[in-house]
Amino acid sequence: MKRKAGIHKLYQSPEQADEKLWGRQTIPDSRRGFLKKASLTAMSMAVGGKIVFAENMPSGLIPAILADDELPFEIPGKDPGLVILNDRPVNAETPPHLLDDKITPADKLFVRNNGIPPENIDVNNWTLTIDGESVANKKTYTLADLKSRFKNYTYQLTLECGGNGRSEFNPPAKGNQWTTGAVGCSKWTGVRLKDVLNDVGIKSDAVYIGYYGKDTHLSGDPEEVVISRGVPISKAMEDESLIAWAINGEDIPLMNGYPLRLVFGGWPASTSGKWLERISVRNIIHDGPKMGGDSYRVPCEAVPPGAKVPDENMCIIESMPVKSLITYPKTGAQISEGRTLNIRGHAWAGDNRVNEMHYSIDFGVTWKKCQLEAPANRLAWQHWSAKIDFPQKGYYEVWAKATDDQGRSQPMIVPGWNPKGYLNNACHRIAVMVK
Ligand SMILES: Nc1nc2c(c(=O)[nH]1)N[C@H]1C(S)=C(S)[C@@H](COP(=O)(O)O)O[C@H]1N2
Ligand SMILES: [Mo]
Repeated sequence: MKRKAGIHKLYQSPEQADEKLWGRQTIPDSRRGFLKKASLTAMSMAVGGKIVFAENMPSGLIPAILADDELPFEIPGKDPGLVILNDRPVNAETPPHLLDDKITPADKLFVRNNGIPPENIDVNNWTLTIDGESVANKKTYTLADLKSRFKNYTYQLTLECGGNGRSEFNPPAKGNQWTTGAVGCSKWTGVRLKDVLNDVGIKSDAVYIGYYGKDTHLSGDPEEVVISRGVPISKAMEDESLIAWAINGEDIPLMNGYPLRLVFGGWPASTSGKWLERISVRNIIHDGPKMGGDSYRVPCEAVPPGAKVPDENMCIIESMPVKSLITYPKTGAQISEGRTLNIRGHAWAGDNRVNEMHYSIDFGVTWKKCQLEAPANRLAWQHWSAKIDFPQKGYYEVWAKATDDQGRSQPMIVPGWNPKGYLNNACHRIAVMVK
């Protein structure tokens, strides 16, 4: 697993590293203490051979060979090819070539944590409470209640962090420097949020729902809420808005919200609350942490880069913009002169559908049409492919551009600057060398 700066420091104290990275009990004992003497076998594997004088090694010593850039670092349940952006809280994105599957495998779905995931989860006693001003009587369900009392549904849903692409903004925006990999489209199974809300009974003044999860704040204060966002009641009542307990037919990985989460396809993934334990039905726009200020809000009208935007001119992000990824080949691909290159990827457009997909090999002067498939269901990404012939040897860039059913296309360069660097839907491009 690749990582960026920041993690090495933790290994100065392996016990602390374990604790910081995983929380006290979130990984089985057998996988803890990677650098303790007890896990000599693991260490030998990591250094690439038997450590001859291992019995002399001080406990907690970091083998010198590991003390450089490519430290092994594992997120339980995640593909080692994910790129770590931050270790506390854990944030990791997926390189485009690892998103090539039509249905994103659970181990390849990005991780965006704002706090520390819960520990010692007891699924048999996990409950979900629906409360708030706009319910007459609050109601609590066990996981078993949810599974048995409501019809189960499965949808493939696109989840993309609102800050995906942030790294390209100038002036730069603070926060995780996501490139292209905070997106995925897996198959989620659960119950419809609307079925549960109807079972509780919501009042006519309901305008919004807000979630609460069981993760804890980095401050360590158990009372401090990490993040509590939500969606307008209209989005909550859509068929595809799920309270989910499974991804691709299996338990959700701990880092992605085990054992229960919300999934709102097409909206900033920050609305899809993980480790879900409470939903509040509100008679006002939900006002939980990260609903106001610059969080998940952008200037309602375009502003010059770096501008200070008054609070009343900031609007909450709803449906995400049209976007696409080239998932094959990997950037830097080489091909012999005269050969045809097959390229492919996915495209998505928030609540909308993608209508057309184009590619360019001449920096956007001309565009050719790609084959585009229909989505598996509403709010799922769509697969596209094309065959490219290159006119002569040399360096090329392949650019991909999606257009939605409203006629809106991806820009070639980073669009509207905003304080927190959201909604960068600029064209994805890869390098190709024809030899
Ligand atoms: N409880 C809780 N829910 C959360 C978060 C969080 O930190 N805590 N992060 C949100 C954000 S900002 C994103 S982008 C998605 C990421 O989901 P994933 O980690 O499963 O990819 O979860 C959202 N739900
Ligand atoms: Mo996010």
